[in-house]
Order: sequence, then C-alpha cells, then structure tokens
Amino acid sequence: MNKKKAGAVNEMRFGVRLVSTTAFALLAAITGALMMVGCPQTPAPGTSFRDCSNGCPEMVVVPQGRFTMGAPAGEEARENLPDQRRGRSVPQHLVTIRHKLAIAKFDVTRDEYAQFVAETNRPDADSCDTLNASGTFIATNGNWHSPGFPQTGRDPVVCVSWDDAQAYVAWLSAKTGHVYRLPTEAEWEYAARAGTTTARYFSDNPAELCRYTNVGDLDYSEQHPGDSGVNRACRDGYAFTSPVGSFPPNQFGLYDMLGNVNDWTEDCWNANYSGAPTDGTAWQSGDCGRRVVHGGSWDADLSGVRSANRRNPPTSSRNTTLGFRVAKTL
Ligand SMILES: [Ca+2]
Repeated sequence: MNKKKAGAVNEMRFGVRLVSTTAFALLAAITGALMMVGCPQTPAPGTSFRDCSNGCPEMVVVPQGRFTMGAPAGEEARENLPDQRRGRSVPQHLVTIRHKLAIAKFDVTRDEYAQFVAETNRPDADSCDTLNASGTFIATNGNWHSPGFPQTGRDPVVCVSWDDAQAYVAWLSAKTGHVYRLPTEAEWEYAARAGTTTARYFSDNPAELCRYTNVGDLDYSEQHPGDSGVNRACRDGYAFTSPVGSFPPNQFGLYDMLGNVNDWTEDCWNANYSGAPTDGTAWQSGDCGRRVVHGGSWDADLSGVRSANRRNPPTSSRNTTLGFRVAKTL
C-alpha cells in the first residue's frame, strides 16, 4: 500500500472512531439526563450517607427483599427464654420490603442526642430506671446525660422514651428536610437478620458471643453480682454500654443490632404476629400505649439477644438499657 492510500485509510478509520466516540458520548449524556430528570437514582445497597454534617446520624442503604419474620419452632425453648416471654414472636410469616430504605448505621449517640437537646432546648426528664446490683430496675433521678455510669459521647443515648425518640425524629426531619422516623418492627428485624435465619446474625456459641456484641457478660457480672441470668462464658470488655461500632457489623453493614442497647420501633404492641402486616409497614393497631422493642442490651441474658426477640415497654418508659436508631424511606 502506498503512503497516500494508507493515509486515506487511516483518516477513514479515525473518522469512524470519531463518529462512534461522539455517538457514545451523546448517548451517555442523554441517558444521564433522563436518569436525572425522570428516574432519580437511589444509592446502591451498602452505600452510607449523612443528610447534614452537624448531628445527623450516618445512614446505610439496605437492599429491598423478603424474609421470614419471627422465631422458628424450637428456638425459644432451646434458648431458655422464660416461659412468660414465649409465644410472642410467632407465627413466623413472610414479609416483603419493597420500599427503598436506609437504616442508621449506629444507635443514636449521646453526642447526636445532645445536638437535638441543644437545638430544641428540651428540658431534662426527671427520672430514669437503672439496674441495681441484682439486675433489677430501680427508679433514679438520672437522665440521658447522667445515666448513673460512665459514657462517652459515642456511647448510645439511653434514658430516652418512645416519646423522646419521636421528638428526635421530628427535629431531625425538620432540620434536614427529609422524613426520618423509627424503623418499623419488620424493618428492624429484616435489617438485624441481614439475610440470616439463625437466632443471631453472628455465632450462637456463648463462648464466642463476646467477640460480636456487648451483653450481660463477666464484666457486667462483676458490677451486678446479684444478677444470675448472665453469660459467664466470656468477657466482652464492657460492664455498661459500649461506644457504638465497638463490635463487627452485620451483613448489611449495620452495627450493634443485637446487644448494647435495645431499640424502640414504631409499632404498637400486639401479643403475637397473628394479623401482622406483611409489607414492612408499622402495625398501627393494638396496644399503642406500648411499643415494640428489639435487640437485647448490655445487661441481657442470651435468650434476649436474638433477632426475633421482642418486648413491650410503655411509650413513656425511660431506662438505661433502652435507646433507638432512625430510619428513612428513600
Ligand atoms: Ca458486657
């Protein structure tokens, strides 16, 4: 091939390349514009974000999906759940989470709650129940910043009622212009299980439990020697609350879903799951003076530290084992 002919061929190839590059760029621009205008993109599952830099909790996008909610046959007996607390997490039922959802990576911390109190001038409550040396709740004049044991600003806030949590999410919604709320009970269990069907999202071996969460362990037992219902098989390093994120996350990237503090959820209390919603929405009928709590806490015996376990404190209840985390529909 002579040089002139070769040059013409190269020009032609360059021209084809130029046309295809331009066409690709144009197509990409049109697709991008369509996505911006018509189909706002939800961040991928696992993505984390904050809606403000001064006091907003870090959120994690969880995948949409379906799961079996509740305790399988035999779990409560195997875990030695006290008789009076059995039968609350049945019947098992399928729940489908079709909505796009983010759950807070951590429980609301003392520092985050302090921001809310400062911006709203919220007065201190005048009482909080805490645990005596026998592990029995007693009334004190403690509150969220003085729970009766040492905490860092990164520890989960405690001594907060369901009503306090509602005031917090209302403030956070107004501050950010986004709707924040408590997780529904189904969202909470879906997020805690993160695809697992076992009693916990980590090991069920009592001796290994202290690697994964903060519960009533040997450290707790030394401060509460009269409490017989604790796990003496290991030491997790904390006699009271631990800073959030001190233990490994679950498979959705969420921390402390089990142990450390119990979490308030949105749902009214019902004695079992007969008639429960199956679409991940909150159960808004039943005993709404009580709300469902999940997760187990720093004082808990192992039977209480299970994804399916549920309790029913009154909405006004404030105690040192009870906090919350927030949720947001995307
Ligand atoms: Ca502990």
